[in-house]
Amino acid sequence: RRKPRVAVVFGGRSSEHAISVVTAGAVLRAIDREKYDVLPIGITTDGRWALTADEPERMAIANRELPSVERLAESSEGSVVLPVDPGNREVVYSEPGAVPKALGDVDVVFPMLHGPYGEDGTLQGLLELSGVPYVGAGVLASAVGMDKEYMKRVFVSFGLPVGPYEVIRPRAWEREPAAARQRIVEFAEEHGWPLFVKPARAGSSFGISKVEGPDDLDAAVEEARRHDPKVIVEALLRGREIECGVLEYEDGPRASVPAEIPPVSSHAFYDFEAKYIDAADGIVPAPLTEEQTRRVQELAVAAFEAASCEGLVRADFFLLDSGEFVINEINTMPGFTPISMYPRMWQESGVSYPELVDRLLEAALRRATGLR
Ligand code: G1L
Repeated sequence: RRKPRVAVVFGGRSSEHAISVVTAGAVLRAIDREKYDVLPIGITTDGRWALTADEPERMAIANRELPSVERLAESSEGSVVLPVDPGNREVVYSEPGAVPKALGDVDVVFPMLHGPYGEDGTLQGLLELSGVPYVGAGVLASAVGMDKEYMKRVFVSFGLPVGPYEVIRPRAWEREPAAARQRIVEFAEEHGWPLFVKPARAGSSFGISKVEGPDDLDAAVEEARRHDPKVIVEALLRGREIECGVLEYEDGPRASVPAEIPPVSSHAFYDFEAKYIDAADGIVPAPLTEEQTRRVQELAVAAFEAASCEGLVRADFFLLDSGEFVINEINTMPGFTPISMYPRMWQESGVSYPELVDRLLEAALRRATGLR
């Protein structure tokens, strides 16, 4: 084959299906067709894989309608059966949830699936088993990035500054709820109310509550447990929200100029819509001193290394009133439309969107498959 074949895998059984389609459309547009052959692989909301038409212009929001893999594939022309035979133009889907053998015939995968089975390391494990290189975090970094408890434990073990937190494990809440409640109340007495109660493993901001006092704790824990039986409780950190992008170059990871997310009043916190679709009124570059910029960039690269990330990561921080940075979380699959924060931070650093996509593909192709 002349050119490496890139499979862009998008859509999926997630509430963020449409965001994934829109983002994949932007990536498809940005991939250099002189350099790569492209295979757009859509997953329907009910889990069927289909080779869809290579028509990025149909993957945008048009007359207030969200795009979907179903609608893309419906148009017949260009949507074909899997296992992939690029010559076959017949519209057939795989069985729901089935793994297409077609993945064996691509040189690199650009995974663009949100949430469970997309960014938690399971799809990455499937790709490892298939022996296909892929863009972005491997199995371990993906799983670490998905679990707020282990993310903090990894950061702490690498000497990165993290905020105070407590974990409510499933058995603790089910067998000794009074003791768990007491432990959280004591935590609040030390660190102050409000607390944030969150599902420990979740791709988005669903199930998160701000808790102002002990009376609201149970409802918040129950709400978080609807998304994940493991719950994490965090203290409110007063300060500015600063983000930084990390991108893997030939000689190692480099940090972008940082951005600042202004405090929001309407949405309680920076919700997933703001994160993935909007330019999110982020300020790029963040108004920081040179020393602060250097420090947050150093921490962002250290977070990339601590979690053994690959390709890219977005690291999110609080800049406390004391002047210290605290790492809040990393995102191995950040919002990735051209107006999302991660691409904007790199744009401001002199790396265009197509160059970003190319660097990610190059980084993936440099890596041999197998143990990471
Ligand atoms: F592959 C990358 F580069 F690692 C990558 C993949 C997916 C970066 C960012 C994303 N983001 C998305 O797919 C999404 C924000 C549309 C959903 Cl997680």
